[in-house]
This record gives sequence, structure tokens and C-alpha cells, in this order.
Amino acid sequence: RYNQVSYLKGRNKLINIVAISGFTNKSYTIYNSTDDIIMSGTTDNSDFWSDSGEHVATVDISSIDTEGVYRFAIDEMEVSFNIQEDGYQELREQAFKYYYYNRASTALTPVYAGEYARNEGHPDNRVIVHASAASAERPAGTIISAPKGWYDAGDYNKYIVNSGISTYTLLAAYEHYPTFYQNLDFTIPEQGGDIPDILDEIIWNLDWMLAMQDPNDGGVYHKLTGLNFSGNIMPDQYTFDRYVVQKTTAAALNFAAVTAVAARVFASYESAKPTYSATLLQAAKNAYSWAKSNPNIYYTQPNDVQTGAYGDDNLTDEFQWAAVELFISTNDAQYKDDIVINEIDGGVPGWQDTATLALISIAHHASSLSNDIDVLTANDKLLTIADQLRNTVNTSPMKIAMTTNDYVWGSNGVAGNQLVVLIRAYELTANETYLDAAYKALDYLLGRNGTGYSFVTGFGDKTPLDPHHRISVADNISLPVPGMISGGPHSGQQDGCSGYPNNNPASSFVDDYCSYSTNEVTINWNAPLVYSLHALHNYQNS
Ligand code: G3I
Ligand code: 9MR
Repeated sequence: RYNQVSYLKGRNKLINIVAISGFTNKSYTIYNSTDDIIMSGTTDNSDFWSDSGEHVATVDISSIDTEGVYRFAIDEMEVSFNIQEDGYQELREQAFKYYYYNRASTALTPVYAGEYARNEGHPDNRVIVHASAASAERPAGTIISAPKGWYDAGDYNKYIVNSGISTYTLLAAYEHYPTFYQNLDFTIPEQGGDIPDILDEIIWNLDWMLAMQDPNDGGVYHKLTGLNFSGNIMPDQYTFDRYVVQKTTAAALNFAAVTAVAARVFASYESAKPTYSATLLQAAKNAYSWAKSNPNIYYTQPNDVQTGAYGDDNLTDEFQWAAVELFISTNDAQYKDDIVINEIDGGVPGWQDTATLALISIAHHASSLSNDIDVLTANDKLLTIADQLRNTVNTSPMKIAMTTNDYVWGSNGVAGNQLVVLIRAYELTANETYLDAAYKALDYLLGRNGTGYSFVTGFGDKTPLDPHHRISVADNISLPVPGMISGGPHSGQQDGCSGYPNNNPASSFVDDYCSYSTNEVTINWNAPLVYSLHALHNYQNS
């Protein structure tokens, strides 16, 4: 198992040998492209890796540090791998481009989408207020308009909770590395101009999020959805009515946090995007006060709605996250008074666990916050999570950051967010061991894992060809849309798909459309990949 995309010059390089049975001292040989032997040796004794049920040894090939293509041979097996100075350029671009490919309410043109050009679908300009979302001003059946946004995933619905962490992660990428992104072009229709391209893409989703707020009370609809999941059709073939469903506290708080971050980011772009920042900030404040008055309206799936729930009945973390972002953006004591550092407790972030997003923002704004909140304690909490990850990388059989409990639905989103935490710890401390751990942990997503897949479509020797992504199924193009990270292994197998190799958490994965529990794609799993690849590239250059 190896990084199938590229190892990087100047960074650590690990290859794992795995076998069904234990082994000792296996000989291996590494050749360069002219067939010279440049390294050979024997493995250590294997360790049992219970997460995949395999026996594993690790070979450290970091001493090979010349760009090129190499072959690694052991027993009768052979794989080839790359070492490059900048091995991820194309991967970075395509992982980001996924957001463009997943845009609702627009046609994708050949200039920007190449063979993935398609017609417009889901105009979402006639959306019905569902009974669960009815209010005096907007009774059930009222028609509203909420176009744009990114499709959540392999399905065509748009969910505020999951948009929350996804949009935050991309905004944080910009906020943490502004100069880097100001100098970075992406091939999207808004390319160039006064606003960095990453922010142009983010605007596509923010505009939709803003339309999900009821202007009458500040509440935010949980999702915009058909009553059921559609079949495998292209966006322009979709005929179901679309609804906004139930205002929830979770939606209001995710919305408040994201629009508060966006307000401070877009404050620098007032002339290119007049009043946008102020609109976002007002929206954030209104959503937050709605949540304060309605603190425990949890999502309950109405009987006639079948699509994703993104339910969450613990909102302590979302409250803290929103309060932190609003305080950073406003410096208003009202929000500071709601911040309780002791309540900001979580691990690696996810759509349901946003506490650490608050810690990440606190760490980034530490100097302006230190008179008002206990920044030291907050930073300690962030470093504690990173230390655990680094320790797992250094001591686990595969030398990765994943542990048994991380193999959930969307485990590759966990792996991506582990990278974000390690990178933030490096930024906070300048301690290179966090960066080393991040590079090793990145290999996991690109092949050094329990499945042998490089999980990003189009990148690697063995990559998902049949992800749960309606567009990729329906577009008559044999390869899936590139740059999408598949959900990743976990043993739930809720889709009842056949073809899983086994039930082990790290290897229960099947590259089949039917496996929506392991092989779907989503905006929240791609976001930490985009964040991390660009952040690491920034460090690689500096
Ligand atoms: O909250 C419990 C936790 O208390 C418990 O310890 C843990 C043990 O497994 O389970 C937790 O619940 C899990 C939940 O996610 C929160 O993590 C459920 O088991 C798990 O089935 C659930 O999976 C979610 C899945 O939808 C099903 O609801 C995924 O996180 C979520 O990413 C996924 O999202 C779907 C959307 O609904 C629809 N669009 C596609 C998208 C991606 O597949
Ligand atoms: O396509 C749906 C996917 O986006 C969701 O993650 C998943 C779980 O909510 O559900 C998928 O839809 C399936 C539905 O739940 C059951 N019938 C088959 C659908 C897949 O085509």
C-alpha cells in the first residue's frame, strides 16, 4: 500500500507491506526508471492491524529523494510510485473544481467543464414552503426562491448543516492563507477579476444560504429538497417539486457561524462586492438571535420527506461555534458573554461536531482575542487533539492517523479533517513534527490504507470508478467526474450492497454505485482535502 499519486521531494515517504498472515524479514528491492537498484532491504516483522484484519510492515524510503518514477518489488509483486517536487498540482485543482461541477442552477460550459459540460438543472426559483416550515408570514405552500448552491453529494438536495462545515472550511482556507489564494487562479467562469477565485466559488453557495433565511424572523430552513431522492438522472431531467423543510436551531447556528466568517472575509472586498459583507453580518446576527429564542428545535423528518436528515440533538458545539465567529467578526460583548471555553469540547471536526471549528478560529485570531477570552486554554485543546493524531501516526501499524472509531460513514472526511487539525497545530507552534504527521496521514487518502484504493476519482492507480454520484452515473462518460473523494470504509453497510470484501472497519468498502454508505461523495468530505492540499503546498514553497 503506497501513495499512488506522488511522494514529495524533501518529505517523508512510507510504503506498507500487507499480508493476510504474519511475516518476518521479507526482502524488497527498489529500482529507478533505468532499472538500477537504488535501495534494497528486509522488512521488520509484521504487526497485526485489527482495523483491516491484515498484517502490516512499514518500509521507510524517505532517503530516496530524487524526482522520478520508481518500482518497488517484493515477492512476485511490483508497484511503481512517483517522487515529485509538486506532485499534487492537478489534484489540488480538480479537488477544488468539484464544487463547480456540483453547482446547482447553472449550465456547465465546455470552456470550464470540458467533457463534463451539462445543461442547467434545479433552478430552485419556485420552491414550496413545506408544512413543517410554515409560519404566519409564509404559510405552507408559499413559493420562495432559493437558487444556486452546491448539490450536497451524490444526491441533488441542498442541506444547510452540511453546507455549514463545507463553506466554513473553504472560507478558512482563504482566511488562513489569503496571499496564497489571491495569487491562485482556478478555471471557473468567474476566473480572474477583483475577487479571488476561491471566494467566487464560495459566493455561489453563500448566495443560496442567504436565501434559506426567512427574512421575517431570521430563522433558517434546514434543507431544500425533493420529497424523495431522484433516480440516476442528469440535473436537467429532474422534475420533482422542491421544498424548504423545517426551520431548525442547528441550521440557524451553522448559518450564523458561516455568514459571520464570510462577513469578515468579504469586508476586504467592499468595492468589488458592495454591501455583501454587511448583508452577511446582519444575516448572521438575525440567525443567532433566532437560535437563542428557539434553542432546541431539532430536526424531525416529516412523514412525507425521505431525503437526508443531518439530524443533531446536541447543539452545545454549534452554539459555541456561532458565538465565537460572531464575536470575532463584531467584537460585541453580547457574543463574548455566550462563549464558555470549557464547553468547547470535541475532537476532529465533522458536520455534527463543530466545536473544533471554533478552536481553529480562536487560534487564528488569538492576538485580537487574548484580552477577552481564554485563548491559552482553547489552543491547548486544539493541540491536545493534534498530539493524539500525531501519536497515532507514529505508533499505529500503518503509520496513519486513523483509529477504529474513525471509520464512520464518511471516514475519508474524518481523515481529511485530521489533516486540517495537524496543519493548524503546525501553524500554531511551528513544530515540524505536526507537518510530518500530516504528510504521512495524507498518504492514507491516496492509497496507504486498508483498501488499496486511492480515494480521489481520477488520481492514482486504483481509484473509484463507480461512486454514488448521480451525475457520474447519468452523464454517459465512462469515467466519473474527477477530483471527488469517496466516502471511505466503515462497517455499517447500511446500503445492503453486495460485494463488500469483509466487515472490518478499515476495509469494508466497495467501489459500486449501490454503496452509498462507503462510496458516495459530498461537499463536506472534499473541503478538508482542498484545504489541506493547498495549505501543504503553501508550506512546501515557503
Ligand atoms: O450520532 C451517532 C453517535 O451517537 C453514535 O455513537 C454513532 C455510532 O455509529 O452513530 C452516530 O450516528 C451516525 C450519524 O451519521 C452521525 O455521525 C449514524 O450512525 C450514521 O449512519 C450517520 O451517517 C450519516 C448518513 O448521512 C446517514 O444519515 C452521515 O454522517 C452523513 O454524511 C450522510 O449524509 C448524506 C445525506 O444524508 C444525504 N446526502 C448524502 C450524504 C452523504 O452520504
Ligand atoms: O442517494 C441517496 C444518498 O445520497 C444518501 O446518502 C442515502 C442515505 O440517505 O440514500 C440514497 O438514496 C437511496 C435511498 O436511501 C434508498 N433507495 C436507494 C437510494 C439510492 O439510489
